[in-house]
Amino acid sequence: MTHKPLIDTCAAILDDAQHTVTSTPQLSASHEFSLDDAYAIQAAVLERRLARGERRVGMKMGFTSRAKMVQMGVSEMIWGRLTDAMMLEEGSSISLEGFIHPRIEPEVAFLLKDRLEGDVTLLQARRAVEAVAPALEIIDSRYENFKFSLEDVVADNSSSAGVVLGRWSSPDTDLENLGVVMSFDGEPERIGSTAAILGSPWRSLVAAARLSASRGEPLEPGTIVLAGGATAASYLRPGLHVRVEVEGLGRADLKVDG
Ligand code: OOG
Ligand code: MG
Repeated sequence: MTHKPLIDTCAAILDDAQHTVTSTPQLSASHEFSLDDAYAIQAAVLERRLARGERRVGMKMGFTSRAKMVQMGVSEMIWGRLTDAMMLEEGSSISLEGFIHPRIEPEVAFLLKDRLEGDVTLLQARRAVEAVAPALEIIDSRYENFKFSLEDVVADNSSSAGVVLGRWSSPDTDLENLGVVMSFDGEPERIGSTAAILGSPWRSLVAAARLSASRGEPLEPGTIVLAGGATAASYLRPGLHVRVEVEGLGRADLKVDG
């Protein structure tokens, strides 16, 4: 049974928090809801954004690396929905005004050319990919102090807030164990490997196909999928120049207004 009033109330709280750039207490402190409800709340938040003219462009995976699980104290894979309003121009300078307490993390992105639905093999996942790119993800929990339970973060669209994509490369590029460096003002801030993402980012895409289909939203051609942070995330601050470099894949840059 779904609890429509609960879903709508929670979606309104989270959507308003994002809008008004004001953090909110964890929903789980005052509302009882299941993981299923949490995904329904996430879908309802998305409906509100789509009603305002945003367009769905993709899906992001979360907690696919140990570093992320440990940092946030959540040990189950999650996913979220990406819209065009979250896409930031590579190399551009952004204002932090619309964010509550943004953090940034290094990622790998996939662009699908074919539909990917349900239980697929690694080979099927590879064949459905048009291109791969290095990426930066800005996460901005709508919860106070960036603290949440599994259900809380799922309801909050898995903290989705911004995405920067580097140049697309052929999916034949080896992705299994590439060095990943996220630097702040030219100094390494987080260092890792794509192997930290479930052993290989391809596994994250396989999981994305399964999880999205289980909610009746199979991955369609043209969809962008973020594989999940390869390292823990770091807080953004004014004036910062952030760069992600993924060995053999290239880089992506983002600047923050001073
Ligand atoms: C939740 C989002 C997790 C990732 O890449 O693991 C995530 C959070 O850390 O706030 O995006
Ligand atoms: Mg992420």
